[in-house]
Amino acid sequence: MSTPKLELVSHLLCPYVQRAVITLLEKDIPHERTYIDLSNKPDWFRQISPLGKVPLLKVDEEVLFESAVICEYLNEITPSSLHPADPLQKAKHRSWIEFGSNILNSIAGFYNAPDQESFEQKRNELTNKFIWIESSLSDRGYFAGGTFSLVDGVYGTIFRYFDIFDTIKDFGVFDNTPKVKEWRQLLQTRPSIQRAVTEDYAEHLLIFLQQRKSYLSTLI
Ligand SMILES: N[C@@H](CCC(=O)N[C@@H](CS)C(=O)NCC(=O)O)C(=O)O
Repeated sequence: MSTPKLELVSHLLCPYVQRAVITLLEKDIPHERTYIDLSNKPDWFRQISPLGKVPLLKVDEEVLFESAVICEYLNEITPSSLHPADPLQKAKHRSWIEFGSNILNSIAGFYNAPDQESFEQKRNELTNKFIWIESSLSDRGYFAGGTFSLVDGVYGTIFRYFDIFDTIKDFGVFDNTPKVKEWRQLLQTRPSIQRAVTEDYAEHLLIFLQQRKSYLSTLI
C-alpha cells in the first residue's frame, strides 16, 4: 500500500498528539504537522473535528480523530507492528493504553487541584495507579520486554509530565515502583519519545502550569 498524504493537526502540549507523533516517527512515516491554539480554534479546525479535539489526522481528503484510532491506522499501513501478534497480549496492551488515558485525567486533577488536601488526594491516586502498572510490567526493558510497542509510547508521554514536576519538587510518586522507575528512564532515551515535542516544550508546560492558579502553581 502506498502511503497517502498525511497531516497531523496538533497542539504543543497535547499528550494524545504525542502518541500519534511517536507512531509516525517509529514507523518513519513522512507527514506534515500543523499546530493550532486550542484556546482560539480556527474555523477550518472546527469544521473538520467532530469532538473539537486534537489530534486529527488528515489522510488525503479524509479525516481521522481519536489518538488510539490514528495510531492503530498508522501501525497498520506500514510494515511490522508496534503491537504484539498474540490477540490476548494485544488486547492487554490496549487495556493499558486506556489506563494511560485515565492516568492523564489524574495528572490533570493533580495540576488543577485547588488546595493541598485535594492535591494530596490526586498524588495518592497517581501513586496507586503506578502500583497497578508495576505488577503488569515485564521484569526488564520495555512494557513487554525487548520490543518497543505503542503502549510504551503512551507512557513515555505520561512520564514527560513528571520530568517537569520533578523540577518543582520530588512528589515521591514512584517511590514504591522500582520497575516503573527503570522503565521511565529507558523511555527517556527513546528518540521517537524525545522528538515527539518541540524544543521549547518544557517552557510552555511550566507557563501552562503556572496559569492553572492551582496548589501546584503556588509551588513553582
Ligand atoms: N480521547 C482523545 C482525547 C484528545 C484530547 O483530549 N485532546 C485535548 C488536548 S490534549 C483537546 O483537544 N481538548 C480540546 C480543548 O481543549 O478544547 C484522544 O485520544 O485523541
